Amino acid sequence: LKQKGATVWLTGLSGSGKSTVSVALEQMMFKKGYLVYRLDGDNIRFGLNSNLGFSAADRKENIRRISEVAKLMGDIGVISTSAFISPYIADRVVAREIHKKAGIPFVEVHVDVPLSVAEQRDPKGLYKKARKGEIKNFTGIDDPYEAPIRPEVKIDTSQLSVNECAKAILDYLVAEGII
Ligand code: GGZ
Repeated sequence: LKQKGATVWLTGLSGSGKSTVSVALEQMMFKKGYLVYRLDGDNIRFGLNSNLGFSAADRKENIRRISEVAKLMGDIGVISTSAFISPYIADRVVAREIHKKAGIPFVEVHVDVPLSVAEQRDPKGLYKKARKGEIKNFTGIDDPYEAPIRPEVKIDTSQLSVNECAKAILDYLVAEGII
């Protein structure tokens, strides 16, 4: 492989656009010839982490396992994107530490949209259910989201297009010599 491993870690509310932006970023990098792998709820929460729910302890374990997987991918030179709410600062610190120890660049991206925007999008109707109390511990409604204090990149999918957001991440990776 003519590339070094790295992890792009997208954090943000449900409906903030994490997965959508990571798909666009994956396509951009793929076109440039990079080997990229996308981690998101669809391939992690239904497989490796199918025994985990949304308690604080389960979210922590979710993030820890994902971090270890991303690290392994980084070890073999793959660039991974990881799109999980990852609402707790402490859990993201663990993710960063796992990468630091392994010498793999870790780029934290805050996909920062107002809760009102995410709630209005509500692609799966989950916010509506959470407001009605049909889902408990829903991030942003009755469960916390701890925003990053100094993320490497911050994007707002309600201000810029998906491609512009993905490009901002790509530009950062290039500027920092990560790719
Ligand atoms: C938050 C929940 C919850 C609760 C189910 N809170 O929009 P989605 O559907 O596709 O994204 C959300 C996803 C969050 O999983 P993560 O693995 O990213 O979460 S974490 O990083 O906090 O472990 C949402 C759905 O799962 N979902 N219940 N209570 N999101």
